[in-house]
Amino acid sequence: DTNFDSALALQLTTGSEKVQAQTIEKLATLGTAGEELLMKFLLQRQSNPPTWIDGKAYQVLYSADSLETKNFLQTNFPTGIVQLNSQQGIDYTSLQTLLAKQDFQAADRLTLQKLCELAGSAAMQRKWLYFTEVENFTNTDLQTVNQLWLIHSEGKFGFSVQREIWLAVGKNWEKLWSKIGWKSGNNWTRYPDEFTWNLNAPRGHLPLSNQLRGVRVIASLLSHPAWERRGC
Ligand code: UYC
Repeated sequence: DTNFDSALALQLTTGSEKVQAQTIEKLATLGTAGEELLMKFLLQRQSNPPTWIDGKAYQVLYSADSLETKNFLQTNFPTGIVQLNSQQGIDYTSLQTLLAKQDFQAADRLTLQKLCELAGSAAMQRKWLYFTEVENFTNTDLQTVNQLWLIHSEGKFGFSVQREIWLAVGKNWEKLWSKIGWKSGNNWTRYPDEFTWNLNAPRGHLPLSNQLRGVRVIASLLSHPAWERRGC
């Protein structure tokens, strides 16, 4: 009914992020009426920098199977909510798709693959990174990967989140591992089954960086200049 719709529309546009998120979840259960509101909402916000609220609204429309939402997304957001900028000629479309689907495990694997692509053909064959390669990543590319994770995880996942926690614990790795659920007591969390591949995970849990060869790669990732200007 119209009153109910306009009450939801008001919550969606003027509520706190928490209220907006709850409203999006409610709209997701309402079929076409909910989708109509979410489409209007995304168009209204399109000129502003995206937040995870946009990501969440997008995800609902992305998983709806009506022709109308498909056409809408194809027309207005053909490559998603996050601009897939690259200065290194990398295509992030498939990462965008996996994160829009909330397939965090596949997205995590693909993230490592994309970082290896950024590092070059030697890393692509090796399938892991040297920290010196990470230092040469462009800000633009790291920011794109990070924004994709942030915006499709309610702001919970991404290198910038890990960095924020790392700085808050005085760059103490052991404290970081326990806060982000990579270690519990003396035990490393085992890949892949012991990790949490959904939003119930602790903040900063994903994306993973294998610590088998030491902390230098993650140290380079978390101290990269990409986070100095606009790492939220
Ligand atoms: N693994 O334990 N990990 C792998 C993590 C460690 C190990 C991949 C993260 C500790 C081996 C990812 C943690 C350790 C392989 C991660 C973790 C260990 C492997 C797949 C908590 C033993 C097989 C991508 C810090 C005590 C591959 C990749 C190999 C894989 C992630 C063992 C994403 C965050 C120290 C034997 N682990 N990894 O990198 O290289 O292969 O032999 O960190």
